Amino acid sequence: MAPTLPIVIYHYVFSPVGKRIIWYMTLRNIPYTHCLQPLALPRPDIAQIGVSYRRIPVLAIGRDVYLDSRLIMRKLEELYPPSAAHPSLSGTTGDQKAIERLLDVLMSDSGIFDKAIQLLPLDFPPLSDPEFLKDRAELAGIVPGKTPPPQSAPGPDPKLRRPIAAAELRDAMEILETTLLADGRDWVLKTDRPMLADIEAVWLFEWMVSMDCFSPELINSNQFPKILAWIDRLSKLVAEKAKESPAEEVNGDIAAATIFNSGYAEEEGIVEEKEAVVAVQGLKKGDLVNVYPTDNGCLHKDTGALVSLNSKEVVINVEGKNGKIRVHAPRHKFAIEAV
Ligand SMILES: N[C@@H](CCC(=O)N[C@@H](CS)C(=O)NCC(=O)O)C(=O)O
Repeated sequence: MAPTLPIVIYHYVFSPVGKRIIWYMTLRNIPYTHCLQPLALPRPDIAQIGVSYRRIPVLAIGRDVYLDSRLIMRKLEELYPPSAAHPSLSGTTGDQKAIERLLDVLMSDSGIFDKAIQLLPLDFPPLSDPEFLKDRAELAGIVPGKTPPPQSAPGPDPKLRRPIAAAELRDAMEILETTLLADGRDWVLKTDRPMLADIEAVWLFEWMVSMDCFSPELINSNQFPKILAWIDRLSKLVAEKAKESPAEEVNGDIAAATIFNSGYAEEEGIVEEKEAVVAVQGLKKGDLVNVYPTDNGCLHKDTGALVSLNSKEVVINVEGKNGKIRVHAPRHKFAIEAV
């Protein structure tokens, strides 16, 4: 049975990773409210629920707060099992599930999101805003006067960054155009409707198209006709579906009240002693730990009492101004350190 607890997603409209989750919830009829955030820090709405993590999206189901879209997706899959109200989007065969997972790895872990960001046009307005640039330097872990200046790594001339990034993106798009979509199918798994595999594959490319500022040389219908037609099909379908039950937008105070007036979505788990990160630090339930991402946004550590830890996630109890929440982070690309 799906929980009846309210879902709040913190995101901003230009966040492709946020859209990954929004599209999934839309296609599965999972009701949510959204609390829109600014493009850069500060984000007092998120701070007021007691979360220090700085990336977007963050999703709360009742008082359980989930960081990182991959964990969010996995939790929505677990907590909202297929039903008539929430039709499944997951592949059913082993091969389909493998494709879903591999597309997630390709889009999230291959670094092509960063490459796409490097390819934003130089006249893209935020790139000439010193405050925005300072914020994104902080995301990369650079704070003047606080962190040591980054070592200049040996590498290609900076003017080659864009052509190198473009080649990486082209490679990823070629995978879709020349393999999964090559036979003219409508959806990645050759199903009669879009599935999770489509969502896992589409979010970054859809963002590039919808931003309408990337060079047409990067993504155009001569080079990638099947990808562009598929993005168009999927975005129209999601837009139609979203109109059926539009999500309500709430402000930070209402979002916080919604969370703190709810119960927990999940039972407390255990701290698995055999996990190396537990054994090495001698961690026990209740110990105070810091949890933070290791790839970027690393300066934002969430501190709380350890609730559970297994091979997939760590959960801590965090005391917000208005009460307690449980913060869940994935193990992938996150550190857990005793305080
Ligand atoms: N691995 C993270 C990546 C999230 C991510 O990079 N989100 C971008 C927005 S799309 C972000 O947070 N950028 C910095 C910021 O907005 O503070 C996830 O899957 O959730």
